[in-house]
Amino acid sequence: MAPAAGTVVLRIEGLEAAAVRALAQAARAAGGEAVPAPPRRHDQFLRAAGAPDPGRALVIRLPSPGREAFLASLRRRAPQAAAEIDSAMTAVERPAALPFLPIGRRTFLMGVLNVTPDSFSDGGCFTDVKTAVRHALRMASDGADILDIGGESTRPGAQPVGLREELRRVVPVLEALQPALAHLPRGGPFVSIDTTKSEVARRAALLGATLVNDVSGMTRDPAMPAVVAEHGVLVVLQHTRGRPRTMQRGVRYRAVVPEVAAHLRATMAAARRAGVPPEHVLIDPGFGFGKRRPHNLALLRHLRALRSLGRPILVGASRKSFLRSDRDESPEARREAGLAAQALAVAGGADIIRVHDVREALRVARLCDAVLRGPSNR
Ligand code: HH2
Repeated sequence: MAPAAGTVVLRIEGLEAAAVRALAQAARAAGGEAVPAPPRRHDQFLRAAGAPDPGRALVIRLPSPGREAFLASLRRRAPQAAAEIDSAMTAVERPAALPFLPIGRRTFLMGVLNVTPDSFSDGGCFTDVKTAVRHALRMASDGADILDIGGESTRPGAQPVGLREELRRVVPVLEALQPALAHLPRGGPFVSIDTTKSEVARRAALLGATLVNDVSGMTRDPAMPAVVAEHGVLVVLQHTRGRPRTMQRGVRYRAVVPEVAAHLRATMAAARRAGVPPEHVLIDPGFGFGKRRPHNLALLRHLRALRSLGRPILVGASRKSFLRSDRDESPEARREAGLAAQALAVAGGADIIRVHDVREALRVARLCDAVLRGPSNR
């Protein structure tokens, strides 16, 4: 049944028995109720993927005016939990601020430019500098807000690339892009570097990159946070497990959505400790990174839960294999399903979508924004 207007509904998972009692008492004190969370449809996917019981979960329903009384009562019993729930509830409601992009006003597009021989969908297409720049300018005129330049494939099974080779691939493209983009209105799209190597990030920042897209969430190169902090660039912290070569082996989650959220929370805290300003951070659940199809579907279905982390959400689902149903394996099917996934992601709270097909994604984003974000987008 849909919640009554003016009702706040919270689902909280992975609780200890004492926390269940404290939350239930606080909910009752505020005129609401707390009941054990009913099983969800996607739980069957999680079980099929080998996930054990996700632990105690509660659904709390509060009358809107009871929110403050709930938090005040919880503060007395469990102050830390009260602070976390308060900031999560606030974060879900408000778009997180990000320098340079007015997050929340519309959906932003990140166009993919892989200068690699082996990327899963466009490997070898843009390895020559001229072709790469031409494609970048095409994506800019198609409506990309950000161009994401990558010199190492992260597809499952990809072989790692050494520093020297990655620099050889991306530096000439970054050098050529600077003057090419300068001619565009307002300097054209921002440039992002898709790398896990701090030296590549440093060189890219010196060549005008505004954003470092680190699929390891800055866990692979210990020098990465310092480079990001020193150059004042934005950083995408993506969830992954293991390295591309092995990340799809033996994948298991207890409950993928809370585990990904907890991991992102920990990488955000590590970034903050290393001196990266929290307002420079974006988060990404990492579709296809150490996840099977059911995990990707569960993350897409529950993307909104990640809004409680309070940072803009980037989603990269474009052309990925989890989009494929068993019945249709054609590349067109993946593209079409990818557009649907983008619409679902925007509806689930994504702020930026990472795409190969910018023109098509712009149409999807415009329609979603017109429906979801109100009159200024119509
Ligand atoms: N996916 C890929 C690469 N980088 N970065 C973020 N933040 N999110 C993603 O989902 C993501 C990413 C993989 O896609 P692609 O770049 O097309 O392939 P490859 O890694 O084979 O170059």
